[in-house]
Amino acid sequence: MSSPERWTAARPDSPAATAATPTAEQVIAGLRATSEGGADLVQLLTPEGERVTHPDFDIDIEPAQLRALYRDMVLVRRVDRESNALQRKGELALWVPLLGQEAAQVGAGRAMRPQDMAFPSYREHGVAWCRGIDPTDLLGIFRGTDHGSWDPIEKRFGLYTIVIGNQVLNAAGYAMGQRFDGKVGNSDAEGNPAADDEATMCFFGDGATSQGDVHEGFVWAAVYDAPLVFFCQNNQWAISEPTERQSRLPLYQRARGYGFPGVRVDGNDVLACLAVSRWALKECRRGNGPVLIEAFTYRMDAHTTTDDPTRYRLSDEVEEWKLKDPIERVRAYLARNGLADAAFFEQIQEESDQLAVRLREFCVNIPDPPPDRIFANVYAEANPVLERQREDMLGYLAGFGGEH
Ligand SMILES: Cc1ncc(C[n+]2csc(CCOP(=O)(O)OP(=O)(O)O)c2C)c(N)n1
Ligand SMILES: [Mg+2]
Repeated sequence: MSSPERWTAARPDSPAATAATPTAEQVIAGLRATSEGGADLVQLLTPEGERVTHPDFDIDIEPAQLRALYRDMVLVRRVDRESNALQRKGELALWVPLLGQEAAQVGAGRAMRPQDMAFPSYREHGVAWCRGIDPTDLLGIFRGTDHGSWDPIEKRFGLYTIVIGNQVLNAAGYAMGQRFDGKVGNSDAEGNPAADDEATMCFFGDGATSQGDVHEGFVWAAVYDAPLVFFCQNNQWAISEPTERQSRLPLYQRARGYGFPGVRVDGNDVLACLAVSRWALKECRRGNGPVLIEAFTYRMDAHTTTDDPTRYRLSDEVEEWKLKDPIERVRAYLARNGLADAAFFEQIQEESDQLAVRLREFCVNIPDPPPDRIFANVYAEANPVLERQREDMLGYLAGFGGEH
């Protein structure tokens, strides 16, 4: 099926597929009124922890899997809160919180297969967790001792990218390569992708969608049917800029203009994020080309530890989103349905405390890197110009008799 047909095939009854173009005033009014996410929002677990069904994106999930997702989210939140506190104590130069985005990241991260590739921005600590990156490996970047502590190829998880939207181009190129290398479209007669078929997932924010790089990535991926899931975490703010200053229409609807499907999912619902991400990755592995997922969410903490959100957002808004907490709804569902007992919750709490201790101890004991560390890993191969600069710098520092 060609890409434009596929857009409507995903949601034939989608109001967005048939509606007349609204006026700018209607769109802005709609955006402001969609704190619930709008009619197209895919949700499987309500904020109250009630399981609801969805005609296109429902999944079966074993209680053990749900408990594992809960554990992931609690531990990821603990890494985030602990690292934030370490920055406040002066042990990290900066921290980039994810508070409230655990479900979006764990749902997407757990949908990936080991051979899939992921390209993060700078906030994907939850996806890193799912890719098997030890949380201590996140700390060097924020303590200023390292540029990235993991091997992107081994972990199938790119290095953090601060330049907004840049990773979308990297991901588009990578996914095009997967397609050219024949890593997609090897499905059996029932349309199930081969066990070693691959896809790529790229993570970025709502603000990033205003960047030229993101537009270009959408175009390249679309025309080459690249196996790329664009995963946009829409926390409704790009630092102090609200989404209505970024777009005249809900972000997932932008996909239509590029000729691939766009789905808006409740980003605070780990089940829905898992289900929609699995579907999107399968589409990619089948060779059907890219998908845009807009995970509609809210970050309950600041943009970074250098930011003061009380200068631009209302505390009412934060209070409203606390009621939609991604972890609490899973806890309520598990407890209410007898799928987890008190001992389970205590055990996760205990594990979380141990992780916090390990993180703190690791952080304060990171050795200072040697001064010439800055020259390492700049190029894949030795570079004579850089080598001369390194020697000059070491020679200069030697003039201080080791006191630098
Ligand atoms: C090319 C570029 N322009 C500007 C910045 C400064 N900047 C850092 S984060 C940010 C906002 C990004 O917002 P969004 O994409 O919504 O991601 P969020 O931080 O909300 O997850 C900006 C403008 C940057 N890092 N790179
Ligand atoms: Mg944002």
